[in-house]
Amino acid sequence: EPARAATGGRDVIVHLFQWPWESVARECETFLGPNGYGAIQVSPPQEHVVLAREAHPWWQDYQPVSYQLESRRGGRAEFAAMVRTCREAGVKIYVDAVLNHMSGSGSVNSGPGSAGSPYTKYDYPGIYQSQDFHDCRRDISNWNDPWEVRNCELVGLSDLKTESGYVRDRLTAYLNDLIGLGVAGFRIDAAKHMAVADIAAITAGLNDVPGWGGRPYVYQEVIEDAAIRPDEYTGQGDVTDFRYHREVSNAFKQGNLSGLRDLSGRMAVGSDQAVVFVDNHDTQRSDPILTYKDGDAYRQATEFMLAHPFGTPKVMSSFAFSDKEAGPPASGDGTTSAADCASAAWVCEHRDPGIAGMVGFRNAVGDAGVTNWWSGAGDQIAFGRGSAGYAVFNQGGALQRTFTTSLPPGVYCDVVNGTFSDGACDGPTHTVAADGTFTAAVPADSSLALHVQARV
Ligand code: LM2
Ligand code: CA
Repeated sequence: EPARAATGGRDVIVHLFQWPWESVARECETFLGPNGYGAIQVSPPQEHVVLAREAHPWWQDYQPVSYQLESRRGGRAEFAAMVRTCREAGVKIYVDAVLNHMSGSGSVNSGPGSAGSPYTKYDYPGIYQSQDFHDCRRDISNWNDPWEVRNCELVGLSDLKTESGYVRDRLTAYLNDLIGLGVAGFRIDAAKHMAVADIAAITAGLNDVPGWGGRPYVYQEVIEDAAIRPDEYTGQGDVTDFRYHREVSNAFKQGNLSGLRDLSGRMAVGSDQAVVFVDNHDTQRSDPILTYKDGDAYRQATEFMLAHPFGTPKVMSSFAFSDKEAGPPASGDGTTSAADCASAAWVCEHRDPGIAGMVGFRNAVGDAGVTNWWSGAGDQIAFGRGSAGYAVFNQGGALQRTFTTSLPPGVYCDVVNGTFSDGACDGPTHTVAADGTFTAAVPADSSLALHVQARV
């Protein structure tokens, strides 16, 4: 039985894309823990190729050289310290696990990697040799053929023979090494490019997470297409739901919100198997619908994801880019600079007050379903989460209305436009009457949210 993400309490994942380990640790203590984030997806920690001639693009990190924990983000000691610090702050670490392949046939075909290891494509001394890779040895050309998708090469990346016992054991050992340091879950990169049985075998050998006791949480990157369906993979973990990304992002991009009440049945998998997101590091570069560059529409889509009960939400946190290949801010040797939310180079979507406030909302409403749905014009919606919360999304003109909720009477902090801390609200408050109603003015292109754990 695969571990599922916790529901009804601290299940929000933030993807701190390309953040170095010391910065992640600091963020756990100072922001993520106090604001109720449940877990961080960190970028791949294993040794990777170093592409100095391409100015260290972000994607070099998706070409493993060995499973030593020495990357541009820091070494093993910093990684282990980060996991400890974050666990103490109540925040789990989920590792982006690159299991399908090793390095590719791009500009650099030989080492050293980021830990100094020598390598050439199909030969990683002490780890893998030629016999550990699939024989296809060419790019996937027919994406309608599941065999090719799993046995040939994804953009020239040397494709591991994941059906081999030796390769499976090596991959399980890498993941168990991380679990031993306290890692609580994994994003399985390029899962579609591995047979379901291979991932099942690799993850079956995982240890329980020490101290926490449970199974590690596994979610798999499966980009749905004609040949391969995400629901094939749910036997061993959750999957990323790209339909959600498209539906919700397009709804907020187009100001067409009235269809968002019930998303089940339209997504690739059920709510309790889906990891959902507005954007990820790939879509924001290759196929952007909404990203941080889109301002209010993006912010509201992310707030909606946190307000609505479908799936396990993953918040993107980016570094600013115009060049799609560019890596994060780094020193000359490619070592990533400290992430600094005060600088324009690091966007820090997760610190946006409305987004962070909605993490608290999500934790407060738990498993309650959608109630008291209201839809005005197609660009204005509001709904409750049982008697625990109520949220309004306005992409139209200024909205003045008496809303009907199931909230107990009281004075509530608007957690999108104010921060609730130590019983005080530094933004607007709204008074819910004995009959559950409240009257509010919601400005154009803004949201409002109330929940029972933010009452003044
Ligand atoms: C993923 N999910 O399943 C990641 O989310 C995605 O970001 C990864 O691609 C991909 N799988 C493989 O792990 C990225 C990037 C590619 C890049 C690869 C490997 O989007 O562009 O490919 O990482 O670094 C690059 C070059 C490509 C070249 C390849 C091999 O862009 O032109 O192909 O390296 O050298 C010859
Ligand atoms: Ca493969």
